[in-house]
Amino acid sequence: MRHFKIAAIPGDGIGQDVIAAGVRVLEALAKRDRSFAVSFDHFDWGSDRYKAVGSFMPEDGAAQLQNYDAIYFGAVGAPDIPDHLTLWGLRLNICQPLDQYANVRPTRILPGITSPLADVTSEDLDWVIIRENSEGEYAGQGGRSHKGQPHEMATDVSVFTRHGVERIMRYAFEVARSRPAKHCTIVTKSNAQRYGMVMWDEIAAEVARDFPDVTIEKMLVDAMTVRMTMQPASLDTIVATNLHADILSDLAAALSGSIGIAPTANLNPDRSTPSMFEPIHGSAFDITGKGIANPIGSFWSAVMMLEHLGEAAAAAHLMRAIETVTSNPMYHTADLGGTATTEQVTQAVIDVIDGRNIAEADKAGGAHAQSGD
Ligand code: GGG
Repeated sequence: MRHFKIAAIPGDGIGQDVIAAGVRVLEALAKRDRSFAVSFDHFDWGSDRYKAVGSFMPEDGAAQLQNYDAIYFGAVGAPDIPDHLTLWGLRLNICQPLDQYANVRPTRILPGITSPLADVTSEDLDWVIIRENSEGEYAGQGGRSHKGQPHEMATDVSVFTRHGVERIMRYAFEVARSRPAKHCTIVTKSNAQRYGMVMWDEIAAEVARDFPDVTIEKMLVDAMTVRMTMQPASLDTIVATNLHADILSDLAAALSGSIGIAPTANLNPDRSTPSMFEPIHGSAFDITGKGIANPIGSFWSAVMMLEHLGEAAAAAHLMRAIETVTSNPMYHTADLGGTATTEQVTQAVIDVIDGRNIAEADKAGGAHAQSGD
């Protein structure tokens, strides 16, 4: 039996709640399936550490993570720390040194969940967004000078390299090839950005020649927002730059029902470093400490982690349990219009994993009744 060592980094806000929930679910799954074993080391990296010692994670943090099979991450962001410090201090400080260059964001309307788009069903909206995760607008190039003076200036320079663009296109087309539609939309803005984005388009066309079985199309990012809302069924695999995909994937999550259910994988496809799995949502300090965060995004991220680790059967088992629970509106948290707590959703997923009938438990006024928590 394979034993996976996972680094758990809950980070800030509701990251604490949803990672604790995900750890319980993964432990329950390992106990039930007996096909793999899992153990967790917990890291207190995040904004509280920054306030205490001046850094979000230790200087050798990325090197420490090399000792793990995968990283299970919550969220980063605090109301009293500027967002650029939290993002660069923790999330990007892990993704970039570990070269997790492919950020994979599947979007589907799960059973029991309704899209805000009229008449759009789960058949119409089934996408995978591939976010370039190592360079582009997040390359970290730029600067600020003459602070406070009339001629103060600031730059953020997008960096596109042939190496970076080629590998993300290849990765995206492989994903597209593995899906029934074999269709990939390349998001661009090469009308306005006439260097980096033009090279992005050119390299996409070059790499596409190696994928004659995949239908490729190009779409400007502004037009893409319209396409996603008006013709969702016409899309399948989508590849976009770091910033464009960040924005489009929030839209995608909202169109599929809630950002609370959306998962993501920060992959190092070469497997030379551990990959990192996290819900798309941030720390959500408006609901921190209330026990009402939706843990489904972190559970679905755990599915992606198991798939990456080669545990396809366990991943499928967890996904079925998630879908059984989302099918029942009694287990919808506030973001989905319900009243369930994080604890109730978590316990329901564990019950389904263990083969218990949650509908029966509810009728009996058992573990899941609102009053029980
Ligand atoms: N779990 C995702 C998370 O914590 N995201 C924080 C954030 O600010 N993300 C922005 C970005 O990655 O561009």
